[in-house]
Amino acid sequence: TDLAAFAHGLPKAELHLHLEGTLEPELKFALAARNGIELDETTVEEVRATYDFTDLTSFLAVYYPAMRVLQAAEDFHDLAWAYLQKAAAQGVVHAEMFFDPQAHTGRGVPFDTVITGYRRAVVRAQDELGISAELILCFLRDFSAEYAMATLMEALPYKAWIVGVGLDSDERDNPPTKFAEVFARAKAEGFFLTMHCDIDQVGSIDNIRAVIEQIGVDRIDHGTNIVEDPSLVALAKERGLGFTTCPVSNSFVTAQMKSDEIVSLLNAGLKVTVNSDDPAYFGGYVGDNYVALAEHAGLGAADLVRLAINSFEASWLTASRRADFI
Ligand code: ES4
Ligand code: ZN
Repeated sequence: TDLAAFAHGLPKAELHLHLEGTLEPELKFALAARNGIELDETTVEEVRATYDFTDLTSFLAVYYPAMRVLQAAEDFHDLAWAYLQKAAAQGVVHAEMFFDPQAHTGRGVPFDTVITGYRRAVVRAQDELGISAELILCFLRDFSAEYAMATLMEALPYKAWIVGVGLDSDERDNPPTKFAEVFARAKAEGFFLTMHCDIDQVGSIDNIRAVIEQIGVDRIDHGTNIVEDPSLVALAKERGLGFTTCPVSNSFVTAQMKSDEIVSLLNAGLKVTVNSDDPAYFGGYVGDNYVALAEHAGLGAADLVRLAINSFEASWLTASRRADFI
């Protein structure tokens, strides 16, 4: 449709994207072959058949084991480069991409290997596609705060390649305050801060309140349960906090797109953005997410333009670079 073409062509920033969530089955096979790793599945269809997610837990149970095909810096480069080319084809002119170093260091791949490979793709995207990209280091919240702090320390020599830090993986029993000290240190080091506040988690609204009032984040990933507390909505608006929503991902991990919540926050004037989360697993890159939300919620071109403007306003581009886009 015309609106779909418009959504894909609209220049936009993507702010909620897990690089490890961009591993398409075809690349998984190629990397497995290159690294001499045997996979249980032999066809793309067999791999896709394992993508039978009903919630976050069933997703993460497929997501982490797949990463073992990533071994050398070249593998991390190839993963990020494949994503950046697809993103550029869907109108992305700037990407701030999460990576999960602990998912690799925890199985013996050095931090330097991971970030060197990803960084090469970032530089290449600027050179060959003319788009900018940044890396956001995510801590895995189901591991200890001590391991997160050690990972932050390991990252400090690479500070120039990392724009901010985030928090992902299983939120249950792993509230934001568990990582208060790690995020305070990251802030003191000059990193921007964001945290996942997943949809309909137990104690969601309390976690959202904590990331705003105690952690002092610059953005919230997902976070749409904030609609439950109008005073927090007002505070988020006053602070200009960005919200990185992921409609297609929501449909998988909660069985609902949460479009009413997304649109209500957008119309309340919050810096709501639309993003793809784990596109290889959920089957939609960022333009596809704009289209899915537009179709589900009956949005028009003006709403999509608002979402795209928000994506630059909620980005961590410098003010002068941001002004190139809006
Ligand atoms: C994630 Cl959908 C989702 N939720 C939490 N952590 C994640 N890491 C990658 N995708
Ligand atoms: Zn996410």
